[in-house]
Amino acid sequence: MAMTLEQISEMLAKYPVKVEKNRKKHIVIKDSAAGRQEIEANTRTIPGIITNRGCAYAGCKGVVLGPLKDMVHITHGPIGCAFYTWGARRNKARSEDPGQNFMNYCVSTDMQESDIVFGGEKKLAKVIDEVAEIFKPKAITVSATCPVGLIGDDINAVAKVAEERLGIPILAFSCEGYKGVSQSAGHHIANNGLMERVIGAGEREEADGKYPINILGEYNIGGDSWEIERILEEVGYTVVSVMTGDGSYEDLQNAHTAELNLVQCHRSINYIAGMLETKYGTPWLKVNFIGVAATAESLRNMAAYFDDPALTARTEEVIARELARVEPQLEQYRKLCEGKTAFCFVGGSRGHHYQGLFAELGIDTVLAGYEFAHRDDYEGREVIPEIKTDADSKNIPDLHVSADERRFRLKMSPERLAELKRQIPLSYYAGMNADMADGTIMVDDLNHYETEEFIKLLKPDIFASGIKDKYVVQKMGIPAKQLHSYDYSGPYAGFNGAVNFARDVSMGFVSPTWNFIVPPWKDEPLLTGSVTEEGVA
Ligand code: CFM
Repeated sequence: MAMTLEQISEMLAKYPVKVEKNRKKHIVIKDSAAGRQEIEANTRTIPGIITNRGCAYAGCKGVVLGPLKDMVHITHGPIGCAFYTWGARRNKARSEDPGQNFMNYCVSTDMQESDIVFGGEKKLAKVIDEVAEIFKPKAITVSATCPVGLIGDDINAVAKVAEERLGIPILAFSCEGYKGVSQSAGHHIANNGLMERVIGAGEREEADGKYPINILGEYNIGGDSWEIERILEEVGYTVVSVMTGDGSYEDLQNAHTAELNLVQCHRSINYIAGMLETKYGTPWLKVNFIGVAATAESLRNMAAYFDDPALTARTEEVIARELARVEPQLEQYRKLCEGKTAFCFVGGSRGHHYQGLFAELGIDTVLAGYEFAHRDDYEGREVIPEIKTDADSKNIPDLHVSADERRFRLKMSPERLAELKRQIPLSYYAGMNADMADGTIMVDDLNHYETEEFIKLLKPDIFASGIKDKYVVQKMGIPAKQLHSYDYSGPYAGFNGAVNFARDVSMGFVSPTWNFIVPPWKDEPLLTGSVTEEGVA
């Protein structure tokens, strides 16, 4: 059932006028006849609205740095911030040297009131020393939380002195939670730090194996990157580094030796992808390993880039073999999924990526959106020049990178590169909008109230959600497939992941649980109220 503009206006009319005006710009009904449809994104959530977003610290420490297994990541701040980024994201890691895999630890300065009053720098220096002594890691990161910025602790100075004292790199990140409007700001801060201090610090000039690549924006949630690496290695690629799922400081240092950078999650890491191209001349390819068709297409695009008949033949062989294996399994689940509808609302890239996998199972996405993506993730990278920088985005300095005199090398002639760009998404991302069907809805920073209203109107069969919104959705009688940490499941990427996903989604549909839940809209409300400009009436 499609939704009309009038219905959306009615829903927004419950807001105070200012809020209504604001939220209207974050909601678009796809209409391909309308040309490019602008959506407002990456702006502040209105105070008081229940959003699903996280903070800059979460994006820096929790998302980008946290999965690097051979570094110890210190949270300088109150213990709650550290706990919040400890393990819940399920970015898995294994190591040949278990002594250098610190993934299960949660290290924090555990700031107390007295540290807030008298300063926490001494405590931080002490924790860095303790970490170096106990774990003997190759490198350490320090991430700042809100109070650190508010009281003015100079974590950069503390890290610098400690680095000289201990002789290992200690990277400080000023990623105070309030540094941006969401975790997106933290991604950028982490990207800058890794580019400045880690990538290219290695001695190697060439990678060991054939077709060396980096996988950017893949965080090994539920084992996703292990499945992707399995496929790529079977085709014959050499994975130099993964940023940052099951990633390591060790590998990242030599990431400059790759011939191609793959970008899975555009939102969180396009900064590094761009900087690597400027510094080393390595183009990046937008890939998507979610869904069977998207995985096959990504493999074919990679083969087109390397343009080697043997690699192309091997690519087709692997695709054919994998399809023959997984298709019959998917077919049995398709029978349970066909004709259903989904909401696909995730952080900054999955809201787009999972639509293809839903479609392969016969499920139509009727509403999709991102918590914190930018306009380019909706509308395509061509809108980047027209995105206005506001006070919030100015908070994060752009790192100015130039070509590395020794290591910059064009990977092919400019003519061939231009031709390839016409065929495959090289250094380009088309965004979510291009893949949405007419009449479907895109919502940026979907909030609690709108979630309920959209569910009542569109009655989806499944909601691809986050951990914060899934319980409300389930209480409304709708199965929720949590697509951040996948709850307890995964991998969902690649060929094997598609089968796992189909199984889990099918289980959601056939579970008798939903029949025992009466959706609230079937009963009369017990209370009524309205919100006016002055507050609750
Ligand atoms: Fe990229 Fe991610 Fe995502 Fe993201 Fe995230 Fe995540 Fe996500 Mo949760 S890096 S933008 S900040 S794909 S943690 S692994 S699932 S919101 S859609």
